[in-house]
Amino acid sequence: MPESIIDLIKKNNDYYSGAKISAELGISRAAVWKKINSLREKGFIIEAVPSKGYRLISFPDLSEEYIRSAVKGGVWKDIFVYDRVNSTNELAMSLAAKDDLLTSIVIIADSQEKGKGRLGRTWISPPGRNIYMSLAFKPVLDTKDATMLTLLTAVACAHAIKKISGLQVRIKWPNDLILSGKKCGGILTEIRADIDKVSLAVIGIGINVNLGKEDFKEGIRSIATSIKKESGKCCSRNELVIEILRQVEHFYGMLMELGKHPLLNEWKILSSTLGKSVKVVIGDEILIGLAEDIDDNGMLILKLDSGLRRQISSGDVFFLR
Ligand code: BTX
Repeated sequence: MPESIIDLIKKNNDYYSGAKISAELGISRAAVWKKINSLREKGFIIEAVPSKGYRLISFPDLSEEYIRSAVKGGVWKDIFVYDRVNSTNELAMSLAAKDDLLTSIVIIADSQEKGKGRLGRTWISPPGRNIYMSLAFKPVLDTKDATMLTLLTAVACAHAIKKISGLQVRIKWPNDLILSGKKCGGILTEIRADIDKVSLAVIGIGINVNLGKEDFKEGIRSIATSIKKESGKCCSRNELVIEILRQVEHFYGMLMELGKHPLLNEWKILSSTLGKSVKVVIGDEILIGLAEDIDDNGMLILKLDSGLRRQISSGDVFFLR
């Protein structure tokens, strides 16, 4: 059952008559006209030809209506796209807490004033080019397994980027999405939890999509990249968001049904970290060794030069050679 005008006209390259839209959606012709105008105000270009009907010519690169229409029927119920927010994670956390969240909320923004990285760092979030998105939901998860949310999201993003752009992302433990050795995205998972169970998760995803060479700020120019920079082509933010939402749903389902191991295996296949000599910085502590494996809770197992092994729950990894 179509739920919106977008569902109808986006499928059809030809004209869709006002009468047909009105009959299929069960609304008056006047209501159809009003909805068409409201879509036009949001940047949709819709041609109207008397006696033929409406035809979708183009639509915004990041559109709430378009994304909603593509993922309806799945787990993502409330999807909101904003022009500018402080941080999608903060907004998602406050909305989810306030509304006593029943299903899920997806907050997407075109830009962020105070995009957050881990440990109080900043995520540079210019407008018009990238994806800044937070998924808030109540996972069925033990608190000790919360890291799985970051790992599953990294796997989901890697699959989505591959499908939409053809590029093969690697994952640097714990949360970096890497193309050609540089960071094209990051994941920030924040949870509310008691000693046993996670009660709320907000997974923040930042991806550099259509940043050109000249768009990278001085501070991150040498360490950051984008899908466009690597593929030479612009990529639809709508399609990438839609694919990420589908992939997160798929891998979360996999975690729930089959447990952690299939997901950990997927992560290991995509890892750029395992088997490498690395320096790990954990606050003031610096450890050097071989990134041997990740354990069942997603912790990095580092084999130190002394032969001892350390399990690491969070830190920054740098490759040594
Ligand atoms: P992180 O702490 O691993 O990475 C932050 C570091 O990455 C920064 O200190 C800087 O060196 C570098 N960096 C900053 N901006 C960019 C960028 N655009 N591209 C590449 N490198 C960059 C990673 O934290 C987690 C980032 C999550 C961002 C999302 S966006 C949606 C959601 N809302 C929010 O406030 N944060 C998350």
